[in-house]
Amino acid sequence: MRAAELFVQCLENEGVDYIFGIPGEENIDIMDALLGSKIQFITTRHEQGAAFMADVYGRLTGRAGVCLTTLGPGATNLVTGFADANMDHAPIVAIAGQGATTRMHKESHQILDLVNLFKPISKYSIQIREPEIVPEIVRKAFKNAQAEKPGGSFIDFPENLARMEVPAAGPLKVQAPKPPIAPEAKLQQAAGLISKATFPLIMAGNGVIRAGASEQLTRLADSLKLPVATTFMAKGAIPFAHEQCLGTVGLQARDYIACGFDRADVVVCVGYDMVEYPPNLWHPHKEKKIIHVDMSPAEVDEHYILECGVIGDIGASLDKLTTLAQPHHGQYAGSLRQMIIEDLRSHAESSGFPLKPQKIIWDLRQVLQPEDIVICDVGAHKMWMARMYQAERPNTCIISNGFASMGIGVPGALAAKLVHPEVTVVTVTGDAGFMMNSQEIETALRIGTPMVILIWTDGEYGLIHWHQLRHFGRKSHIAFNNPDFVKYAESFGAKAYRINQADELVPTLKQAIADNTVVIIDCPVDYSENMKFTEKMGHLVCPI
Ligand SMILES: Cc1ncc(C[n+]2csc(CCOP(=O)(O)OP(=O)(O)O)c2C)c(N)n1
Ligand SMILES: [Mg+2]
Repeated sequence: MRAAELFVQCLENEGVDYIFGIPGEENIDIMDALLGSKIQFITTRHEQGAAFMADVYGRLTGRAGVCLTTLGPGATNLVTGFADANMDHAPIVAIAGQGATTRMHKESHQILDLVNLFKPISKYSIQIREPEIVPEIVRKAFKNAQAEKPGGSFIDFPENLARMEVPAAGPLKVQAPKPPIAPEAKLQQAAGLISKATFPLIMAGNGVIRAGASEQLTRLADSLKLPVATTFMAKGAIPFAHEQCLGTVGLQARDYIACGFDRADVVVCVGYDMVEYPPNLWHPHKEKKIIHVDMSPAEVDEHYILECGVIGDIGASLDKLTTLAQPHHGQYAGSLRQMIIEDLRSHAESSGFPLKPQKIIWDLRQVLQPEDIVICDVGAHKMWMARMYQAERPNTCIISNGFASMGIGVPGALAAKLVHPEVTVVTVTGDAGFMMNSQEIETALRIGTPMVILIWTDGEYGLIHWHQLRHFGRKSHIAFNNPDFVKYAESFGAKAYRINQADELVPTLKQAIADNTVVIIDCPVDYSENMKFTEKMGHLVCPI
């Protein structure tokens, strides 16, 4: 057997069902070995698209998404999507072909030190140097990528090694560590702090969703009457409809939910990744008692000094706290929740054109079912979606908020549809982020993954415009021209619609879903709302 064949066997053994990527000269042995495999290879149109597909696949399944490229430029094209997965704690395994070990020591066509290139953006980066270590390397790459906190593994596979014969050997047994249970004394201490708090608040992060602990979180909030705010990446960790849900936190600007943080004396951070919402933003005066409930010890930050760390299986810790802590009366957050709900509704009937961000989100929510999935790209639209889109279930509103790279929307939607073919998948994207990976429309049409691509069109890098206005009161180099999105979509064989007035959006979304193919909706957006929001929040009077 050739090492490439053993490698593919090892991937099968890890349960890999898809590999996203582009064939190249130096990975032809793997490509050939895949012909006899049950793994489906999804040929993409850019390696960045492949990496984002693996990223969202990993995020939705908890199993590493896999992408494959050639050496040099193929591998460097992977970097952004791979780094996005790594920083968002989505498990991903990237494999690059490499030049032969006989030419690696000298200047040679397309050769680059890929292991070192991927080191700072991965948990594990390695070159295969002997064919018989393939099983150990593959096992270690998946184990590292999938273990909490998940992230990236990179494997560099020199072409001459891929071609070598290996003695009969098989893949290694797949094992995953079982998280330990948090110590009783820590649980008791945390429960005491929660019981004695005057204004306790839970901040749930993506770790809750990764641990599959959404039900336990909701039960805890329900039984103890504790209000819960979720980070962008934890949307749906508690249903928005739940009376203790205070929506989403993470804007740099103030928002209603900031009132909850201002008042809180005890903040229980569950599965919280600091990268999403740095502690200095919600804890500037360092006066609060912080309880850290997670699978791993807290990151060091001067604004995140713990009163109590509860390290262990998150679901089990939450269940324990539910039984150990005293319930609260649960009223103080009611007025805040009311204010947040009124804000969501405030533009439901808006007839303005271009459409207000709030109106687009309201209409989208009316059309989608609770289990349908929205993937956000990155920009002003993401900020609006994060604060206003109501998610009722975990992993139904996917936002990248660690590395936060533009361009995830279209490839991410393709991966989401592969994982959940039974639900509608919509990508909400800016006109700039859309163009960064719009080539993957062809991939989606070819492999048959329907999606609705809702483009918020403003002809600008809208989020940057917003920042510039906040800081300097004027804009600098943020405008561009768009192609005709309808003709562009049609040239791929996709369907497309343009919104010309506010009341067209709901029927168009319904039609686009019914079309059951790749559909683009070009929806002009009124971003004058951005600064109106900033000004309104500058004068925010807290209801609690
Ligand atoms: C790959 C990448 N490049 C640049 C940025 C910085 N950035 C963040 S949002 C943004 C503008 C996004 O514009 P668009 O996609 O049109 O969305 P809008 O803000 O207009 O809603 C930029 C340039 C980024 N996050 N990722
Ligand atoms: Mg834009």
